[in-house]
Parts: sequence; structure tokens; C-alpha cells
Amino acid sequence: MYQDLKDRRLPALLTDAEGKRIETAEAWRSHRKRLLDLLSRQEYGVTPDAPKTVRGEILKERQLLGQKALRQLIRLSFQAPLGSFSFEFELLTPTAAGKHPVFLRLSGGFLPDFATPTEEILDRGYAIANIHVGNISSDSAALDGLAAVYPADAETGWGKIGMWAFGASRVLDYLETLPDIDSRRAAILGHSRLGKTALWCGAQDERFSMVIGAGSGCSGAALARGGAGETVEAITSRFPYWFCKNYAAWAGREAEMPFDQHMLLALTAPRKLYVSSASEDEWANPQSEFLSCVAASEAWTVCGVPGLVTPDDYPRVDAPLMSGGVCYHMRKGKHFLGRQDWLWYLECRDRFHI
Ligand code: GTR
Repeated sequence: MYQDLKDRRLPALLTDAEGKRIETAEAWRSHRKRLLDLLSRQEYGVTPDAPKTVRGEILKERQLLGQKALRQLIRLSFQAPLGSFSFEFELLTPTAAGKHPVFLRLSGGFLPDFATPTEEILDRGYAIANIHVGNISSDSAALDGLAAVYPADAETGWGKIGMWAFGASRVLDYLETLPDIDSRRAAILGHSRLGKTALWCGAQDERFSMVIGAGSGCSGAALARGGAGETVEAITSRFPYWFCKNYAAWAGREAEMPFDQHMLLALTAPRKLYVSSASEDEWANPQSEFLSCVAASEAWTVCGVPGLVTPDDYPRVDAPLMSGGVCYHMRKGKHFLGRQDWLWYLECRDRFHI
């Protein structure tokens, strides 16, 4: 497995602009800014500054599940350079006393969600903020929603992944003000295109204690070099608007890119990262998602935390690896975010109190 990784010839993760090796957690702190800048300019686009204040207004609320939980529909508003902006999201909070750790769950609304074990998540004490990303900006090239209130730069202007990630960070701004939410234990989670979004959101916003990218594949967890499945060319021709314009220039030139997806994963270090794949999800390329976790791990090591803890072998199906700073599982089956995936994320959060 380590030989397979060497064969991918990835750009070095821990070498600075002068070619010096990053050896300390402190050096990593400044190096990560360079990596963020690289991925911003070449892949996802540059994220604008956060607004100074975010206002939340409860539009509706009612109790659920025999009063075990409160469901609220909340409208967030803030000022952007070209006008004010607001969007709605849903918050489910256990009614039991205490401060509740939270999942910020990105959802697309393009598939009905049959698999989230909502009652179980709430019973285990977690709140869930459901963020329908279409309320932030549509999953299309249209410059609507958030896209309409920020000026865009031609080459490095943010794509929809960047906008959705920014919206999720604004939800966290609001959750930080709530007395019954433990916002220091906030996990951002998404699947597929929203797995890419969760990884990019958590990479930038260090307030998230845990970052979960499920089935995120190409431009998410999966290494672009040497893999099978979706390529930069395939993704940028179908979904150019997810990214900045510069990204499409790397189509067919993966081997020349000054970055690869292990850098995205490394940006979560030394916090908890959880990457999950599905064994039959060939388009997302589980092997490249796993090798990316292995390659990213040295960012944790340099911060004094073990990264992915695994033997020199590919993972077994349905055998989660949770003990290090980088966690991974390959669930048996196809491309979806299932109940079993959730149960392993919950187990990990419970076990490590994150
Ligand atoms: C696919 C796309 C993938 C993945 C997926 C999804 O069509 O090629 O990168 O994001 O959509 O979001 O379901």
C-alpha cells in the first residue's frame, strides 16, 4: 500500500516555499495558510471575509418525538458587500437539559433522506442543524442567492462548493450564541458533492472540532493522481460552477498540479477528520480516498497526534479505523450516506468526546 502511494508521486505536503521541511506544530500553523491559499486559488476559489454579525430569527418551532426534541426553522441574515442576504435552515435540539454537541449536516434536497437515524442521534444527545444548500445558492451555474451579493473575481472567484461552505460557517456563527448547544463540539458533515463541501468548510473553519467527508470522491478526499473513477476533466466539464475557473485548466494535467487532495484533508489537522467510502462507489474511487488519508496523516504527526492508524494494507470492508486523528471506514455497498455510516460517526464522537 505504501508503495502504491509512492507511485502516485504526490506534491510534498510538508515542504515550505523555500523547500524546507515542516517539523513542528508551530511551523505547520503558518504552512497551512499557504496550502489554503493554494487550494483557494487553484480549486475552490477564494472565500470572502466573514460578516461581522449574523442574526438568527426563529420562524417556527414545535416539539417532536414525544417532546424529546425541539424543531426550529431559523432564518439567518447578514450584510454582504452588494446587499443583505438571508437563508433558512432547520435545527433539531434534544430537550434534555445540557449543552448538546452538534452535527451541521449539509443536505441537497435532490434525494429524499431516508437513512439518517434522527431519533437515535437526538437520543444520544446530539443536535442536528440541517442545512439545505439550495437555500444558500442553487446547485447550478446561476449567480443566485449568496453568489449575487458578493463580487466575483474571474479566475479565482469562489464556486458553489465555496459558497455552501461559507453558509455552513455562518450557521456555526449563530449556533455559537445558543446556550444549549456545545459549539466547541461541532462536526460538519456531507456526502458526495456535499462531502467535498464539508471537507472544504472544515479545512477553512477551525472552529469545527470534527470534519466528516462521506463518498466525497474527486475534488473531495480522493487523490487526483493516478486514480480511476472521476477525473478533473470529467468533473469540471459537468460541474464547472462548483469550483473557481482556474481548476478546469488542470483537466488532463493532474500530474503537473502543485496540489492534490491530501492537502485538503491535511488542513483539518490536528482536529478529528473522518473520511468514509462505500465499497461499490467506483466513481468516487475508495482506494484513492483511503490513500489520501494515509498521505495526509503526516500533518497530524507533525502536530504530535497520530494520523490514520492502520497496518500497511488496504482497509477491510465494514471495519472502521477510528483510533487516530484521521478516521476511515469503507462501508459495504453503494454511493449514499447510510444509517451504518451515521452509527460509526456517532461511535467515534462518543468514544473521543468530540
Ligand atoms: C456526481 C459527481 C460526483 C458527486 C456526485 C454527487 O455526478 O460526478 O463528483 O459529487 O455527483 O454529488 O452525488
